[in-house]
Amino acid sequence: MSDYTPKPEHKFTFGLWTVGSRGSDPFGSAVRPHKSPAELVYLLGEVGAYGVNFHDNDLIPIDATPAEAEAIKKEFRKALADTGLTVPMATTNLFSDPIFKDGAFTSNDPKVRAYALQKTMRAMDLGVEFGAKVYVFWGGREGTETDSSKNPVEAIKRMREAMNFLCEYALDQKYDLKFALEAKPNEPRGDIYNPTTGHMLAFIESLDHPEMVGVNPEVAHEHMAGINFMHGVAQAWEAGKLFHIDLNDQYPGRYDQDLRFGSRDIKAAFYLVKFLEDVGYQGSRHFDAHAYRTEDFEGVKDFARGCMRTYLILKEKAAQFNADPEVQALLSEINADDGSMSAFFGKYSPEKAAALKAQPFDRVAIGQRGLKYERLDQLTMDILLGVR
Ligand code: GLT
Ligand code: MN
Ligand code: MN
Repeated sequence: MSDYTPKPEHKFTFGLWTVGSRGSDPFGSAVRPHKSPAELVYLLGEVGAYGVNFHDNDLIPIDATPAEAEAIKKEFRKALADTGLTVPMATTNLFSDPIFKDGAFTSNDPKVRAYALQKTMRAMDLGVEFGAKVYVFWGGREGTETDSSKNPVEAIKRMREAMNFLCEYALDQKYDLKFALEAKPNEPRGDIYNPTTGHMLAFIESLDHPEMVGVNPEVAHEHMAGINFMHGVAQAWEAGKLFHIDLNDQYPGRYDQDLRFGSRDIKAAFYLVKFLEDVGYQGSRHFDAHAYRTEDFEGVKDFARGCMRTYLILKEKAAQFNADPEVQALLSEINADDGSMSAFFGKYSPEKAAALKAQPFDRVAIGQRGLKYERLDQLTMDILLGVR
């Protein structure tokens, strides 16, 4: 039995809004009392997290006076020093206040768009003050219920203009900050623009400073859309754009559940952890999830510990998979290459094209070969179920 104790090098982080979630939902009010940001930092310290992330208003309420803000920051700073927790990421709440009911950067109202920029610049200042190096943008209300209301092309243009403005602001302030855009297909809006990580990756390339901007994919959001999360993460990684990640779990076709990491689809979580560990992803493993509404704060700690423990168990399973001789033998067989086709790959040339057009293939024989993926998948299951 291995040691599944979280350590700083695992880079496990939680948002203030995750362990601080009071469990309210559209059908019921809060079931847990309010805890201050400093109290939540101590809770995270107790369970062994490495870092804490926040929205501007998780830390400083939107109507706080400057004196109140200073007092909160002082207490929060002390809690960070006492626990050794860091603040790797910060973000802006551009969705709770009624002013954002029709979006922030994509709102039809120029006053809302301008206020959203102002609020974000101030929130960036706050994040940087606490050492954040990644700045997340989740456009939860950047969408519509009725497409009679907004022009989607105009909305994308407005989003681009806002991102360009804020990149320049970060450069102007000499902030060491990268932006990570987080997609979600729907909820709280009927539909949200740039609904998947893939859409975000395409959008980023249209910005003035694409090198500053990457993605923050979230398990639940891609599963809501019914797509393979790990594939999206891999595409982001291959593009050099995996700046952050939101880990949780989700049943497809349901409301945004934000379940404890790995609690719904162990196999998908396994492939994800294996991917992150195999490629050497160095960023935060941020658990953007919350405890069941049935829990008190002891249950919240169980939830937080569970997220990290499952990650570490799956990390161990990934190492076992990589070291398993039978698995590796199958993988070598599947990926065998006798070099006979090498001359046809790589950069195009007219000679190559002509040679390839003349090459005979035994299509039927190649098509008849069994690939042994059933065997490989069952070995994976045996590893995951602990019988191997
Ligand atoms: C909100 C949302 C998350 C985002 C957070 C950052 S807030 O909880 O559901 O997916 O990552 O804005
Ligand atoms: Mn998220
Ligand atoms: Mn979510």
